[in-house]
Amino acid sequence: MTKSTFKKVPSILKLLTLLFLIGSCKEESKKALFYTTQNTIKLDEDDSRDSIILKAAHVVPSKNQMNAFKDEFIAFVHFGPNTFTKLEWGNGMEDPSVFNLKNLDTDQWCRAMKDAGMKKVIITAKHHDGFVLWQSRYTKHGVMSSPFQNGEGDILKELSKSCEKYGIKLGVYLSPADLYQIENKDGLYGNLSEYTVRTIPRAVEGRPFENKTTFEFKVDDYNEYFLNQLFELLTEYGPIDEVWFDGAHPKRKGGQQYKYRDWKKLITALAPNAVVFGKEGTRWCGNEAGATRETEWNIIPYAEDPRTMNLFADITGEDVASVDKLMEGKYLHYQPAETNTSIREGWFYRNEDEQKVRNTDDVFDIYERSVGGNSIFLLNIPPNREGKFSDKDVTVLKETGIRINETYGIDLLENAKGPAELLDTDEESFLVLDNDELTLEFILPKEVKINRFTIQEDVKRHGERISRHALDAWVDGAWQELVLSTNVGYKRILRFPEVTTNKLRLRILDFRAIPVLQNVAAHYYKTRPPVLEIERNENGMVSIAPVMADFKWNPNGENPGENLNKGMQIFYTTNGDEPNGSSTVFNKPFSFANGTVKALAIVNQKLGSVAELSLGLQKNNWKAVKASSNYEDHHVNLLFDENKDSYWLSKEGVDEDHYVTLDLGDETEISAFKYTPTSTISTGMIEKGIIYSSMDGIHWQAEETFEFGNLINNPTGRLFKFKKSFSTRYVKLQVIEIAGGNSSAAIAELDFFK
Ligand code: FUL
Repeated sequence: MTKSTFKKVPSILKLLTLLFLIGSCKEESKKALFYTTQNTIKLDEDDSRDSIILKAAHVVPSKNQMNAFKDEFIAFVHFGPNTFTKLEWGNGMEDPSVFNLKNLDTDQWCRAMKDAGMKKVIITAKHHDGFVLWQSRYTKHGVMSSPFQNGEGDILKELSKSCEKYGIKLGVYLSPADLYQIENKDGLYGNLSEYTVRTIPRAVEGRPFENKTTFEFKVDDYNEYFLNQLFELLTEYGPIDEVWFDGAHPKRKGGQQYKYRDWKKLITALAPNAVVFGKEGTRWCGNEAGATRETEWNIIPYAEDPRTMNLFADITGEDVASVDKLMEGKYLHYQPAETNTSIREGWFYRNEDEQKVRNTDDVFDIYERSVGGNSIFLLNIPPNREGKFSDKDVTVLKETGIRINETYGIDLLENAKGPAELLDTDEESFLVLDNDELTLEFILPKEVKINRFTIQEDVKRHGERISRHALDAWVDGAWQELVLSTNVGYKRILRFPEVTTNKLRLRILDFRAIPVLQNVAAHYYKTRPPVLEIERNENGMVSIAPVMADFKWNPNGENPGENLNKGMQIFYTTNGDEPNGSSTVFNKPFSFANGTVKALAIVNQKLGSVAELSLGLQKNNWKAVKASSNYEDHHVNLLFDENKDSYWLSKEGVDEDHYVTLDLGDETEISAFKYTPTSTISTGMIEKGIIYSSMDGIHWQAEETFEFGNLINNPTGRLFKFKKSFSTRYVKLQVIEIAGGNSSAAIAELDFFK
């Protein structure tokens, strides 16, 4: 290993410019050679794969990008007319009086952000509807025309004061798409005005600017409007640390172009510390669901020079920056990903009961995957119509902050022996590894329990280089591999089953150039065994997994319960016994019918609660013979597809005699049945009915009348045991009464038991 002899020297690599002719080097030696670091590096026609890799390893963040990275967890605030109209996208023609805000508590927002450990907030100063939340000189479509503080209120001013008070940085979202400017008759958007030289800011009588800087740009009306507004935002609300340009456009008009390079000149002059999202500063991660890539490199290939580009397309897809992708580019540019999602279903606040809020597991999981996956976590918390963050959201932010602190506030390597540059808290120290010594050991004074390990490369000076690494722990006199992972970059959080050890070993397995590390730390996350859910699929296979949060908006496909509790084991029984650590381990779906599955999770000897599910006969051979009627999307087959979210629904009005007839495939002995109502809608609950049996599907025998109560308030599965069991091949469920006097019947699932 090579120790960094110039601890505080900005970069030893910067001092060494191109030392060799790339094309003539051998693979191994090439990796150790140096190239000068830059934010954007041009690729040459004759660059080989190796020389591109080498260049990529020398692309580094700008000062503003680095600061944006260090903020790690930041807040988004979507607020405006949509908060009152309960829409996600306004149409621009809203009467400003809909913004009927009576109270505003931006201090409360900032306290909640602070509790969560967030360092910056970005507010929708203007969303797509064009309504402005500040006292702009250049439009009347905003707070100045609303009842809020009799038209004198300024949301941005309030927020900027609170930010100063609580030490939170401020960013502004200014939507380029502007429906008000598109739709109103004097609107400036796409009005085909001439491009002429205009002075920014345009003087407005009686409203002088304290900042006397002026700019001249050759622009049209809308770009002038946009620049004037940027000038207000960047000069009158304290330091602005991020400017967020959304790529989304509900509508366009008149071929309106955006003179981004002019916007950028203004931003650089007036807010030199602001990173620009959606352009060359930071980039959208590619989804709004909180999904993250397993491998997120921030060295992005561009076909054009991003330093002079005006138009930036969204970068989506799973692989955006592998070496193969880099080879397709003409420029390599450093551009951190921002993982943006909302704590609520939707970007704007709608209501308390129907709009779900992510739980702490979910938010903490996204935090670990995004911040610990070489990106920035931007979480939206939409204020409600009282001008506050709702209690539910505040609680989740607080609990997330507690978990972050509890886990990452303590470094278990604090007194360990190992390279001092990596164990200290000095952000200027780093360690250059050696080509033939790529293993680092950390010896702790005593044994500790750990399940998280963080690694940071010295991206600021040396870029992103590691492409594969592994972590081992010394357990029972031998090294045990805990986890194998890919790249690192700004930060990689490794999550693995809890281990007790006093020795850790980090192995760098592959890299784009000699790795230069900045920091490593070990942590312990207090596991909380998750609540389990048992399900059987349409092929009769039973699976058991942590319950997924009831958050239907933009699902990211991750199971936080599983992610957070690496090493968790699930045990189950099928004979009615209570499960414990000696029961069968669940490791793959199993076939099961006609009985009860009970399961529990155990993490680090901690037992979770028991989940249970009674499962009837297999439904693989069932067929729907007839239903009295059904809506198009609610076919009768859906009542035996083992999916509680889909359901049969008979037609209102058409159908007075609601029934379904099923063929069970074989003659079967039946002693009970279970009716699962739909919880997707609150109608269609079958309160009373009769079960008929038949051997031929023609001649029917009434078996018994059933009755279930309180279904509307409690739409859970109900078991009905017949007084006497019977043999049948066909069954008919005839509805007698539907709860709440509704005239459509619904069945999410029907089960029969032997
Ligand atoms: C999207 C917008 O259309 C949404 O309304 C929201 O602002 C989100 C952050 O970006 O593109």
